[in-house]
Amino acid sequence: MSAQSTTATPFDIKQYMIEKAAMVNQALDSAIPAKAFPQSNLLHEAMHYSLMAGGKRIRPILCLAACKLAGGLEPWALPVALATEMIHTMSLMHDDLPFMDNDDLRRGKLTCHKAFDEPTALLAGDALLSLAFKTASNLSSYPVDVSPDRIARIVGELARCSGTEGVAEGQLVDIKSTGLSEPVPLDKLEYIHLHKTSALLEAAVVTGAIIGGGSDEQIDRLRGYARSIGLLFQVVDDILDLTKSSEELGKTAGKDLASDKTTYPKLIGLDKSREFAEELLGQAKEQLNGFDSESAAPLVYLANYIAYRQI
Ligand code: GRG
Repeated sequence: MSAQSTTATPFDIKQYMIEKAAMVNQALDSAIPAKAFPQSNLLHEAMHYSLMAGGKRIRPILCLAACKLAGGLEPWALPVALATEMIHTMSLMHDDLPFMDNDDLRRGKLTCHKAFDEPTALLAGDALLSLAFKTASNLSSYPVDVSPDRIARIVGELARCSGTEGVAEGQLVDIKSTGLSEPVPLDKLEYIHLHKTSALLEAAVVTGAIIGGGSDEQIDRLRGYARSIGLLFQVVDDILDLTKSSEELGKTAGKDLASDKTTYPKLIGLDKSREFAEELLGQAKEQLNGFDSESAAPLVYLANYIAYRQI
């Protein structure tokens, strides 16, 4: 795939992401009081450890960008942007636990249950989910331009994307589909990714747009954009898994083909997976037609970033 943009204005996505991630990191860092409960500070320490262990901050950045595109000011969406990263991080903490993906490393550091222990990681993840809802629903952290009605809507979106209609459902179906003798069919693979990965990206974009005061039509378009980039994220992940591990092994069949997880390259082949990724990128950008192209530039380039990333 060649990295092309649909806008004429040059836009430095790397610099943009560095700046926004720095703002998000600072706000996340102060969202967890270091010494709030001296008797049980362990919970805060573990939450803080995982939240600040790195990460690209794609979800909060998407949220801020969507808020601005929908007519708001970026800082309006900061509370809900932080909430999306908290939900994302807690899902990673739980995913890393021995009874799920059983990973020792995350974001280049020890996973939470390795740095602390399993009960601490489980409960710190739970507490981070609660903190996400507390942060997003705190009326006093939004300006008066953002009505309580919009805040109620974004809390609903966050709840929807986390539970049976989103991440938790996607994760369970994924777990139950792994290690079977037959590969997962394409429609089920898409179902898993739309729930496990797209749902939270969708919530990030849609909540940003709601806070920014977007119209129903704009919100629908941005929802479509987010669903496409969510699936794109996963298809590219599958391609990278295969090509990176092939490079490392110096042969064509890498980790992906050997693992018991169904991936796009496994089901439809590498070339068709690349074509599908290109198609999804096109669909995502199409949803942005009709918005002012300069204002839409961050979302266009974020889609490009997801499509052409190397990690
Ligand atoms: C949310 C209620 C609730 C439960 C969580 C454990 C679980 C249920 C879900 C796991 C979901 C999971 C691991 C999804 C993968 C998401 C994904 C694409 C991760 C990688 O995202 P990046 O690249 O990571 O944005 P960084 O580290 O940059 O943040």
